[in-house]
Amino acid sequence: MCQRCGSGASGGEEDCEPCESDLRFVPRPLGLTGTSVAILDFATHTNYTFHVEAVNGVSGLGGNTRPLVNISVTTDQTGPSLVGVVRKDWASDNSIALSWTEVEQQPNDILDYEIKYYDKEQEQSGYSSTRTKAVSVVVTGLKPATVYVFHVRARTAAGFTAYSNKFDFSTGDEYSGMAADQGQVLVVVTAAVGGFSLLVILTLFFLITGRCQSFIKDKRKSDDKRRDHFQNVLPVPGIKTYVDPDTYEDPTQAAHEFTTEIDPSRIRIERVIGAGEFGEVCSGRLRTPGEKEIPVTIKTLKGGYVERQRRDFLREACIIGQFDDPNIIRLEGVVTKSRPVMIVVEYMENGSLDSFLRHHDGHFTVVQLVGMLHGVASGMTYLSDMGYVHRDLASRNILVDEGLVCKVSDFGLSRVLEDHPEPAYNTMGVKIAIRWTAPEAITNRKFSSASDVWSYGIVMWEVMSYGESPYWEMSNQDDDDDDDDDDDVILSIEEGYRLPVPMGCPVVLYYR
Ligand code: ACK
Repeated sequence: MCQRCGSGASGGEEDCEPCESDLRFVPRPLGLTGTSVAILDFATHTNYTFHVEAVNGVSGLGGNTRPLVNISVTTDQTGPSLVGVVRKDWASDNSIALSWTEVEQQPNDILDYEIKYYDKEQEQSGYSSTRTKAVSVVVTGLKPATVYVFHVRARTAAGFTAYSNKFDFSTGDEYSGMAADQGQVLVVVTAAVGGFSLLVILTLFFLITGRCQSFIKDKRKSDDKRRDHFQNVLPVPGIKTYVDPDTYEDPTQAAHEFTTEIDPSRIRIERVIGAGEFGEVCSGRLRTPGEKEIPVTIKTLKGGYVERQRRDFLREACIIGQFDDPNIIRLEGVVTKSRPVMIVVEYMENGSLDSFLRHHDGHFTVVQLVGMLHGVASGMTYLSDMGYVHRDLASRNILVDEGLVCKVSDFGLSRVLEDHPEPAYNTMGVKIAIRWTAPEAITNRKFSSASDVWSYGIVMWEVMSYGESPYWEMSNQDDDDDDDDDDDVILSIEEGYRLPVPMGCPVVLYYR
């Protein structure tokens, strides 16, 4: 149980209110069987008191005093809510568009906003949240004719500020007709603009294939299709947010929460297909609970590891295990209770995108190449909607299946980079991929979905040039033998140099 108490001097009981619904408890606030819980989303400058109680079958039948242990914490950091009045701009039967004003003059250091919302009638069944960089948002996946409670808070470099007041807004009913329809179109457009240039790519796809006319004629049909696609990208209701597995003190608990333990007798390793950072990468078969055999890739943790390596290895599984998207590599499960420790993911027949393209130089149509890029954009949109920043997007980290579907993979790097004081240099033997990384991320470690978009631009260039190395043999500032600044990637980018249009790339895909 949680109580949030006023910071006033009186600090009496009367100042306190329950706060379970304002915080995120991982795995949950009640019914825990373990002896730890991670609590997130604190407001700043607030006193919280947590009451912890062990219960069994006869709890409540004995004396009057409940054996509670109390823990009080006061949060620090940035000031009160920066969000003033939240307005409803429009609503359809399953979406509501909101916008808000800041209380003070717009501070430059707001990174983004988090919008928390729940069905007013069913507060106890939990809440959803979504994020935006703008002072407006379209919340989708809502139930018709239902009142939702919304509150918004800002995130600055120092953390989250307090939430705004709560605002109640209702969705329309199923008969809202035109308004609802326009709402849906707006939802799609807003998502596409705010997302990962997905719609731009789709539009280019239609332009390239000369289908613009029929696209306009079939507007209604295609709106429906895009609506379907949109709903695939955003789980209903709202968007689940990513939880950093490092917020768990006990990595085993995180693995328990986000992954499924596989009995090793269900795994058959067939051959080694490569070397990973922690051990061999193998292909093989997994017998599913339905006794079907599916092809899988098995990443192993080599023997003689220290606890830190085991944690870093399993961290990737805890990240992938939170995702569920057709363009993100799917986790089948992990083996942690026996040796070797393994991570089992779906098998991607064509391996990584960079080597696949190099082996098939010139073999694909522009439409096929754009189709691959569309898949990557769609996967990255999903990740940014979840609040996850990849930090190492490059075609070597995209896998391709037999149907040319591209899936984002390699989720191991983000924390490693964050911990390191000198971003341009290597950590654990890995160099930051200077050529794929946005300038602000190289110089100020400002990794964000925007810096992932920069990397996406480099991936577009790689794909359209069939796996050519970006900036060819130009040097990195950190190369020891480098004393020719004219030929340096970072300096050249700072001076405005950009990769030139790849051979055969339609000009609609290349904008300077
Ligand atoms: O370029 P590749 O063929 O694709 O060689 C590397 C190698 O393992 C070491 O990482 C391949 N690989 C990694 N994950 C998968 C997967 N899920 N399916 C198929 N191949 C994979 C990667």
